[in-house]
Amino acid sequence: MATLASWRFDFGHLYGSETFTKMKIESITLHHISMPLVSPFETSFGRETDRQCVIVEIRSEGLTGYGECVATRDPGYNYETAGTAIHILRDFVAPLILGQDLKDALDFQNRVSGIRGHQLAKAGVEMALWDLTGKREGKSLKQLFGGVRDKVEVGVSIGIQDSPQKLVETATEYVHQGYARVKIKIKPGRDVEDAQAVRNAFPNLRLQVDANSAYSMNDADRLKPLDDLNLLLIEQPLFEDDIWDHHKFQQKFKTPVCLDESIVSPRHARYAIEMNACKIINIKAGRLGGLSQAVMVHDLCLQHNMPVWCGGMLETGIGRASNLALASMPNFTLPGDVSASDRYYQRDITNERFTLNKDSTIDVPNSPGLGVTIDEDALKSYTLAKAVVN
Ligand code: OSB
Ligand code: MG
Repeated sequence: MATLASWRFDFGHLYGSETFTKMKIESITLHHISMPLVSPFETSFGRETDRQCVIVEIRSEGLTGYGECVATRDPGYNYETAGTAIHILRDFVAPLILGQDLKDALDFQNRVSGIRGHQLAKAGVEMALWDLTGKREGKSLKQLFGGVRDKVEVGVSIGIQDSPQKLVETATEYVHQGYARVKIKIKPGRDVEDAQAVRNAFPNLRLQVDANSAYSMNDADRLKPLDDLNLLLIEQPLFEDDIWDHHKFQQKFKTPVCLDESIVSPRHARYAIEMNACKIINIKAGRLGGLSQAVMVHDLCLQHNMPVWCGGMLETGIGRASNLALASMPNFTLPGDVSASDRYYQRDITNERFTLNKDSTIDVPNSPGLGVTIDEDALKSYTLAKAVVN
């Protein structure tokens, strides 16, 4: 297990010993929101036209921190939903931290360790705590994490389209917009042919596929033609709890297997590394239960020469800012699923919008905390329900 540079999680260190104060948590507001997507997003587990999530707003000593819990309407990506997240946060997490003096992210993780699972819920709160810490200390998340890049390489994740021809058209639009890496979603019946169509249209494109756990080992032989398409990686072909079967799958393929859903904690990253279940890991702070856990997986993979990249969950500007800060860390050597704001939403809930640079990168925010401000009117207009716990 990686030992971590302790300063990363020691908020006290950031204040300096003279000014050390713990963060007193005064209130937690949960905004359950639904935002219309610019275009529907279809994966092997379903189709979304509006994206739901839970925005976590935490007040502490005159400052407000924001976090994004990426659980959505349906339990398709994993078992959590926006509804279960609100239940867990309001009824179990909030009572453990309200009115308390929190020391750092690991202090938070220790306090909520009796709550099993519910990583997406916990991660939303941890993000808000990092935002608060950064604002208080006048440091960006990139600085707090020891990020080394001012801009990060990104790609676009394209949902399943009506036909392979339509997929090629959609991919063409994104390539023309400047995305130098494309990921396509696959599912049984829409896999080899779709990937071949994009590969034929773009022989040199950095291309990868994501199955979101849609297959079992019985499908491996049928998927074998994917191995001839010069893909960067095949993401999460098998079930979430099939780390060992991913080892068997990887044995059959020369294309690197990348795990997403399977890696729900730093321990799972270690299992995957020890079992040779994959050659690449997709890091999502939400799935791992918090940014601190994401940094741990980053460090562990760095130690084992396993490249990582930053996954996405169709985030609002809040989660996007967090992803960019994370992806500025040294071992994020493959392009992330962090696209420009206009790929997702006409109007975001942050005043800041993220745009694609000509070199297929997006700039990492450098203002204190997440480095974004909230468009209160937009947030209000997207709100389905709001709960204040204090
Ligand atoms: O598996 O990476 C995934 C979106 C929702 C749920 C799961 C995934 C995704 C994406 C989108 O691929 C990535 C993005 O935010 O652009
Ligand atoms: Mg994925």
